[in-house]
Amino acid sequence: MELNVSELFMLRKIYMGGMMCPRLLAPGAMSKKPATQPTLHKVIMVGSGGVGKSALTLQFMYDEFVEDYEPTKADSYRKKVVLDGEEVQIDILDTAGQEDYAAIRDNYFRSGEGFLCVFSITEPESFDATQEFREQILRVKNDENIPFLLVGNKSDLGDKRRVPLDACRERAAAWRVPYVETSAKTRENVDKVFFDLMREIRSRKSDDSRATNGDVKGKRRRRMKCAIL
Ligand SMILES: Nc1nc2c(ncn2[C@@H]2O[C@H](COP(=O)(O)OP(=O)(O)OP(=O)(O)O)[C@@H](O)[C@H]2O)c(=O)[nH]1
Ligand SMILES: [Mg+2]
Repeated sequence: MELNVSELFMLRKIYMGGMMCPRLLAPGAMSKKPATQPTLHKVIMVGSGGVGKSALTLQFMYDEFVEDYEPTKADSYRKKVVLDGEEVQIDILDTAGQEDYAAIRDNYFRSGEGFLCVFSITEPESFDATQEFREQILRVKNDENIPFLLVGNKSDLGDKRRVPLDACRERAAAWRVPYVETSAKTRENVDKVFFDLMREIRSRKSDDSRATNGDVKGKRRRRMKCAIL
């Protein structure tokens, strides 16, 4: 697989711990580092092209809805937020849904601590594709309890709905993950999905650190078994 210069640059940023391109930094993010940095939670947006991953991200970051569709390669964002009274930083990697970029997804997924797996309720193909995204994430992270939300976007287009609510709920129940419907246009549940995912990531980190200290012996983490074919 060959990567072009901008893909290599993006991968380098991820491996360096999510250093941001100044264009994408939230205001104030370039200021001097405080003595102790707030906890960083790394979220990855995944899903087919055109489902609204960028629109959700931009609505969360800047409170604006982008009408135009400009396919993403990969963009990263960072913002300080208050999560249940604690200041934390969220790092969002908005990935490409378009198939042209499928080959580099593994590298992006590796850096994620939690995933928002987005489809459009108006497009059954994008719902089908969530199955593949889920499998790829589980394969790369090797952890079937990785923090993960299934997100049905474009809820404002209810009259064009083509993915039945029951099917969405059933899939989420089978995966044992939450299902939430959002609208990047009206902002419905936009904060909710990012904050709920951060709560899952935070809870995972605290379980992991207790496990490291011997309190919980990997109770919640269920590693996937490696099948020898
Ligand atoms: N009505 C409505 N339109 C939306 C919503 N979310 C996104 N869109 C529109 O859908 C189109 C695609 O949105 P994007 O956010 O660019 O899609 P994406 O998932 O980032 O696509 P890729 O970058 O190619 O993976 C744009 O024209 C958006 O304005 C939504 O909640 N409601
Ligand atoms: Mg995009």
